[in-house]
Amino acid sequence: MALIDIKVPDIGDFDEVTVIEILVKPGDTVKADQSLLTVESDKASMEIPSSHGGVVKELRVKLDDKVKQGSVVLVLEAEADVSAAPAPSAASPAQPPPVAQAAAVAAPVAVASAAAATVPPALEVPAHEPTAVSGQLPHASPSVRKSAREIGVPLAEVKGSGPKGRITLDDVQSFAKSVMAGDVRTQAQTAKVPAGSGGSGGDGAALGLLPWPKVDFAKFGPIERKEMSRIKKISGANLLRNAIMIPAVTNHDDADITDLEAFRVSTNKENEKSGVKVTMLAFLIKACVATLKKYPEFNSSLDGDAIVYKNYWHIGFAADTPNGLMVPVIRDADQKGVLQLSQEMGELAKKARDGKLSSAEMSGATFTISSLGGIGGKYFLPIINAPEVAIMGVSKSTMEPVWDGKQFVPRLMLPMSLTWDHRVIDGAAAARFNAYLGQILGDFRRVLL
Ligand code: CAO
Repeated sequence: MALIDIKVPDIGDFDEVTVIEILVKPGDTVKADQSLLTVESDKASMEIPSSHGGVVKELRVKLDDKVKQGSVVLVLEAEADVSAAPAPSAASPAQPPPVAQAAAVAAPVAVASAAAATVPPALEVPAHEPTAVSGQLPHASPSVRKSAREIGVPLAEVKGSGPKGRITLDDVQSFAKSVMAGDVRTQAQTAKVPAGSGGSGGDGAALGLLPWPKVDFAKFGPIERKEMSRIKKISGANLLRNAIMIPAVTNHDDADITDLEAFRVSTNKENEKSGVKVTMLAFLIKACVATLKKYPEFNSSLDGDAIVYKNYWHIGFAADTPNGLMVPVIRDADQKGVLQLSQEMGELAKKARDGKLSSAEMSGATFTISSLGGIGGKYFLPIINAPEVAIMGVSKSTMEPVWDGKQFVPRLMLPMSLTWDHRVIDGAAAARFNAYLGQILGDFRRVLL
């Protein structure tokens, strides 16, 4: 293994350039053509590639050092026969590294002096570009540009923290984290995600996703194209955001509602003349409020690094309408009896179906219940209605054989699916929530405790 000096190659008509970024450290294994440093003149920045593969033994430069053609930047323990690849010199400029070729795609603007430089023009980008505000390329080294491109970060929107506002790798990574956390929206997201984009997947490019498939469906058979309703567009965009941005987990459980169902049927018989019909959903709202009071984190919202606990219990319920999904909200559900809850639910569901819900009647929920019990199915994964942190989905109850310790007995079982935000709630709390809710539904007197 030979120790070789890696030198600054011919850098065109620049006498001296400043080291602005060191991309490797002693002990790193580098490949031939891999970028080692970024240097900057007063006109351009460029990357210095390695002429050989090997292990970095010693760095001979530090940030802000001035270097020129022939300066030794590091000592490399070459991995192969060094005679095969000549050390860089003014006479044998380094090959364009892969980084430079990729950078050329996104940063085709090379300074005029590039033509005179022996380092390939593709390496060069303007050194002191104005930021995105003026519509020109932002100031970043080719390796930072490459990383930004790979992650899908729009450099023009990143604020540089380096000297003279240069965008560093840290800036790119912090920007990507902020977008993923929902603290920042890229201009592309702002332009494309709202309303109508839900069905086509929004701007997946910002998340590094493949573009949505474009298919000419008419090629395969007759089609009919219909514009989505306004409600579907709005709810689609919200659902997409909530599905992507919330680390959601769903816990399934069953509640024994045999006795409660018998009580519900007899209550409806008693109240036949009043015109108010009680469904399982009204009992569920009451039972959920009692459970939310016992486990207040399920009745909270995230606000930055803080959790906001709400001392009111407004319960949203998903309503299926001809125009799409709507979520009317029953206010102060803790202060209402099951009959009143049923009556309000009926009125709100009718308004939803008639398209007459006001925005006030759809806002302020602290927890949502989505019931498919009147339709069918067993368990589903409801999507949290942000900024709430949990949602309860219930399916159709069925008579099942349940072991009572001695024998199987027929019991009416309600499938429950609780989706919760793992940033606020832990799995153990979710399992306790479902267990407690099941106990209340199993013996409704517990609501009084
Ligand atoms: N198990 C078995 N039967 C159930 C049940 C359950 N969990 N829940 C309701 N039922 C029964 C009711 O008792 C009623 O039966 P009867 O007419 O014989 O008494 C029947 O199903 C219809 O109930 P309903 O749906 O009219 O009333 P509800 O209070 O259960 O629900 C509402 C009201 C507005 C929530 C409902 O009409 C609705 O829109 N559900 C769909 C919600 C939805 O789309 N969720 C998915 C969201 S994600 O896309």
